[in-house]
Amino acid sequence: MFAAGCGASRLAAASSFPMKDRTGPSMLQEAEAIETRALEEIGRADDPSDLEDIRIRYMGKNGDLTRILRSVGKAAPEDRPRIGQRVNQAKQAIGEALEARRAACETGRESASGTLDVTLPGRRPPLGSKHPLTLIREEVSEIFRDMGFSVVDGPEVEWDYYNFEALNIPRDHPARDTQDTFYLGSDIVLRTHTSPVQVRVMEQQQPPVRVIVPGRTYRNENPDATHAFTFHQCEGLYVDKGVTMAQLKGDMTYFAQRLFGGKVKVRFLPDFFPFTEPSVQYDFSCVACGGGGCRICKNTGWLEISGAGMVDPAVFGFVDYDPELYTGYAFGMGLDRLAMFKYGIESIHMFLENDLRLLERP
Ligand code: FA5
Repeated sequence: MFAAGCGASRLAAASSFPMKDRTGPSMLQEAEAIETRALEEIGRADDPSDLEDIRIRYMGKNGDLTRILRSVGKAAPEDRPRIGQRVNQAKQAIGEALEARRAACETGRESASGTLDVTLPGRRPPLGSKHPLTLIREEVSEIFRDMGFSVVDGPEVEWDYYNFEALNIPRDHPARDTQDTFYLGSDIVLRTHTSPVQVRVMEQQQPPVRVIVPGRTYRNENPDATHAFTFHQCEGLYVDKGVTMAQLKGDMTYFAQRLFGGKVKVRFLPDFFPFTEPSVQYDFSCVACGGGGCRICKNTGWLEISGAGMVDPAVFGFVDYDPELYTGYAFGMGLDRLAMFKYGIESIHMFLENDLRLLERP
């Protein structure tokens, strides 16, 4: 029910279209004129009862349009279909305008009276979008899940033992210098890589093991465009009987092509990590320039993605795996770098700056 009047102008009730002596063309003109007039009245009406008056006057039993339809038999036979169509078109336009105006009146009435119409549809809150690092973590996880890997997690505050010692990096080992460490105590660190989770997983589980570990890492680094003091890695570990370096190469190539498309190439360069032997660094051909050289790849045509290698038998010694029986590969990719290349983000520091433009990208 609607209360009377909200400043409504009551509308003239009488029709002004004489209905005699008409030819086909004049009936068409009448239908057009009726439509124009009705739409004008609807536009001025601000009360539902006025709208109902208009409906009856033009489309009711004795309404103007109805009367034209009734007298269509007086027109020449060849004009009749066109007249019928024109009248129906006018009825449809008037009907839609009435509906729209009625809805507008109801909304206006609700806000004017300050009451709430609980039948109105709710307003959708603006939706946020996912951070590029979340997107890349999800996409990487999905690809590796498809390859048979499980996704596992590990602590960011880590024992020195898992972060270094059990990875074959004793206290005085120079390799510790390559990962400038935030110490929280003499034996507790903010993990410098996701590799400690390798050891945790192998302690808990016998082979076959096939896991990835996406997560946050920390290093006391001098920042530049591609180095931050906190960043994200994705560790991978595959241990079973007969795992080979060739599988590492094949799997990483498959991964690269799923993430960046079939044209991307992967190259492996010799490297050193105390917990893998042999060790490699692998790069993807630059996704921005296709390998020709550009600002993003510093004109090399390649992007450094990850360290990797075959798990060193010394690490198996810490978790009681038999190195005569099992072999495995491991890798640790920089997720921030992957997200930068995938979404064309120039500086790794944008990930930490709460810049909303970042959320508008993908
Ligand atoms: C490691 O951290 C090894 N744990 C990787 C590994 C795992 C080797 C398993 C063998 C077997 P590295 O320090 O090179 O390696 O780091 C790996 C990747 O992390 C780099 O290729 C780079 O993509 C990323 N990364 C390293 N430091 C930073 C940093 N400060 N900011 C952003 N990304 C970084």
